[in-house]
Amino acid sequence: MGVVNVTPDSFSDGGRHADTASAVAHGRRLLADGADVLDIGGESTRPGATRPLVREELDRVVPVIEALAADGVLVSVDTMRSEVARAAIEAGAGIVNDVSGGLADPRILDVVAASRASYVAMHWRAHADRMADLASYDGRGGVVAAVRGELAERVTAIRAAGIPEDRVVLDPGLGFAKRPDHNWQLLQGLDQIASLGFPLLVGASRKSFLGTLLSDPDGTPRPVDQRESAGLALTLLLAQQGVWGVRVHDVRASRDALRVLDRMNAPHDPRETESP
Ligand code: PMM
Repeated sequence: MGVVNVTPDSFSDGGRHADTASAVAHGRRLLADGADVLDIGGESTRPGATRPLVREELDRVVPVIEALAADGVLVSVDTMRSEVARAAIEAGAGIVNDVSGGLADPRILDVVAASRASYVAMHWRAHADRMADLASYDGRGGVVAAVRGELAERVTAIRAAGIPEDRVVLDPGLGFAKRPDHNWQLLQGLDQIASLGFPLLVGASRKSFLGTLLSDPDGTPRPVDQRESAGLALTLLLAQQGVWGVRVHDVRASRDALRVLDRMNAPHDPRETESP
């Protein structure tokens, strides 16, 4: 899943594709690089971000979705709002990627249920201005048990809204109300999240826990644009675990790494010729 943030302020690529034409061009580039899905978002979820108006979010994402869906691409809309999800589906989106798992605007579940779109429910506790305060997981089983339990509650709401289970994907929500160690514990315990019985999407690309891991000896975190190799390493490890998807910014490098993995798992091919 390639990321197209149509925002002035996303932490990873804010402002780079803020107008329709450059966002569409970026989406087409990710497609040429081998993306299976393009995830179009108009709201930054970086810690402390202020929310756009509904109108602003619609104006950012709808024209981009229309253009990319018309190319025949599977488009996902990254939104927490039912109004935006509805307009995005009408514009051709096939997936609603809701980082709040239906908590920010529960009507989004009814919108998805009334459509043929798939639904990604991410683990989330609060909007960006409050999430750092909620990054505590002191109960039995720590962060993995808490995220599993809270996602299970979302699944109950998703079922009650009438979304068919074969259209649901879950996401542990790395970086959302999580400190670095929480993210690593979730990655280590992903099989426990998978045991809920749904495909998993994981978004680790460029996130700050990778910057922390790769900090200089003096403690300076690795800048956002220099975390790609660490993200790639995770993409490979997650693919080996059989996750449904990885949400990434550098599609070309991710695709290359996955081709290596596929080739490693492929049978011997005596007809394969060497290129110089
Ligand atoms: N992360 C971001 C935005 N949307 N959606 C899902 N399903 N999972 C994620 O981890 C996720 C997301 C924030 O990252 P960005 O600023 O690079 O888009």
